Amino acid sequence: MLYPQDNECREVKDLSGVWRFRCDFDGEGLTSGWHAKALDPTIPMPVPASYNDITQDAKIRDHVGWVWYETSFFVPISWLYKKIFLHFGSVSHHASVWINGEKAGDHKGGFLPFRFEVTPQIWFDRENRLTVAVSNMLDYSCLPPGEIRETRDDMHPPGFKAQEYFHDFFNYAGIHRPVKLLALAQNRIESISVTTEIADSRGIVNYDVTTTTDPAGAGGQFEVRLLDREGKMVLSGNHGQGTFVVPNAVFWEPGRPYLYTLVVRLIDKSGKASDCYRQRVGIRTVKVVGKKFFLNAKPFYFKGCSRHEDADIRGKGFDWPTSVKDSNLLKWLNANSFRTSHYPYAEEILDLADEEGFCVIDELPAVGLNNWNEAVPLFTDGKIDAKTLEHHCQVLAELIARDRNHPSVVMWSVANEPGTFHEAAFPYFKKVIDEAKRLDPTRPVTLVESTDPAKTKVSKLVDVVCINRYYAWYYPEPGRLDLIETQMSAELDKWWEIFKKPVLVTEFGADTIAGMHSDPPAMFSEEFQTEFMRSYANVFDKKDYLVGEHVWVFADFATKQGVTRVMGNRKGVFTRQRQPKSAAFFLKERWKNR
Ligand code: BDP
Repeated sequence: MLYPQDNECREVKDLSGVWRFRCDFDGEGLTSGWHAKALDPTIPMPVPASYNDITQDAKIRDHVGWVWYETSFFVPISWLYKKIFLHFGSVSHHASVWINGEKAGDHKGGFLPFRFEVTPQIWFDRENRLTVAVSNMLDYSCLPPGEIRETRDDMHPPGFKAQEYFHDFFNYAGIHRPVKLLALAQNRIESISVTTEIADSRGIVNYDVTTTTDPAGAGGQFEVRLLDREGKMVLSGNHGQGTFVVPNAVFWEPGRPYLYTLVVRLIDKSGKASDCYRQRVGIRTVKVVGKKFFLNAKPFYFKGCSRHEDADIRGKGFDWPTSVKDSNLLKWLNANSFRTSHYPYAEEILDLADEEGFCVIDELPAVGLNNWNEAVPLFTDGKIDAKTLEHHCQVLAELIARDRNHPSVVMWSVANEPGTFHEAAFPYFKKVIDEAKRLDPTRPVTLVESTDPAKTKVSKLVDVVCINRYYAWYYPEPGRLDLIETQMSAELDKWWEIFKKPVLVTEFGADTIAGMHSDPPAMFSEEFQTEFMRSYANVFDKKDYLVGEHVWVFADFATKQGVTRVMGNRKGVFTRQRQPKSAAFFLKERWKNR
């Protein structure tokens, strides 16, 4: 799906702002048809944002079920002959949408965009009313999966229900990314796909454009132009599919994120453009061979962080200040990459990565497909089964369709820490990984492991072995910094010996309360986090099959309450307010020369 672009042929109206909100505490909104008339009573609610932290009401923060949003907008009369679409950047996790009381559509999946054509429902002579019902409920057909558990005992009131989920971040919900109204031409560009290759100093740009109607059929034609960064035309063509060979191309890479622009126009028979789209292109290649990950045929070492979309007040809601600040902080750290743990991030964040030159491991929301009791099967009917797999493949297809043109995206991650020790995990992930390779043969595919290398049934399927490790934190002896090097070294070697694939450490980290100090270092102090990182780094530097290190985690983040969490997960090298802990200075120095 093409990102909503405002240009000479396309108009975009951003509906972000303060909407009206009503929490459906009694679960009556859908049956009573709350969409049929103006919501009442309501409270103000910002969009985009998670709704959980906006009020002082714990019942709203912890609500399990539906909440309702409403806003009003006018449509300019100049859009009368346009196709009008309503585009959502993301809504977590289920959305039902009505315009003026009429159904526009439903969507499942909390981290990817969707849009509905609303041309027939739109009014031009009065204000339009947009109603969105949003549910945060997770079950085994969802990603991430969850379970609504009813507790029947004399310690709970009758009918007591709670949302269980198996991932370590707060189940924020709401309209998380911008909502936009798009006015598009009847004959328009539907998708653009670009792949690139390198042949000596030449850059090869393959493009493939799909349209609602073939412009040639109506006596028109395509106009495709490749512009350099200064806007000068490099090459041009008149077909929807083709290849440009760019002599002396400037390749995209961290440190030099050079972007070309592919301008696609549909020219009608009178010579006028009926539609137009500008697609940025970074010419680069990625390949995994032997012990190395190659970017533009040069070994690439990932330095950076696994992250979350998470901040005070807005929760998982997108906002530009946080996004740009985070990008600046990664630069400040001398990082060259990050992982979108544990779900696809806002497209705006990937745009920034393209511009600022970060390599991205783009992850599906497949987290919590685990159960650390190996005796209890999880990949089994009624839990992670065929319906989960179907949704997994659907979300994968949506992700690849959304992100395939970002040069920053260098690898797909199809899951984080699933229970890969289960026999049934093999056929499940074989299907997902095969599908990823079928949909995008140009990028390596990984899955992040936390299983023992001798037990996983799945890592033989991936291109790069990614592992999360917590020696000296969770296991085997918390606090024993002195054992990290021995333990980590022994395990890394096992991964290499068994799979003979490059290894990337996608998580290693220690909870650290900013301002807590201890010398000699003790758990939770800033000194401990720094020495923890230093010990891991000492091992990393000795392993020639290691292709990178991503710390867990970029910044402290909110998660569900529990006795191992002090107001959230505190493994950030930055606080939730984006101030550096001591470890950040250590990493900055280390990554300057790594
Ligand atoms: C890892 C998970 C991550 C958690 C982290 C932790 O991948 O989501 O937040 O543990 O416990 O295993 O901090």
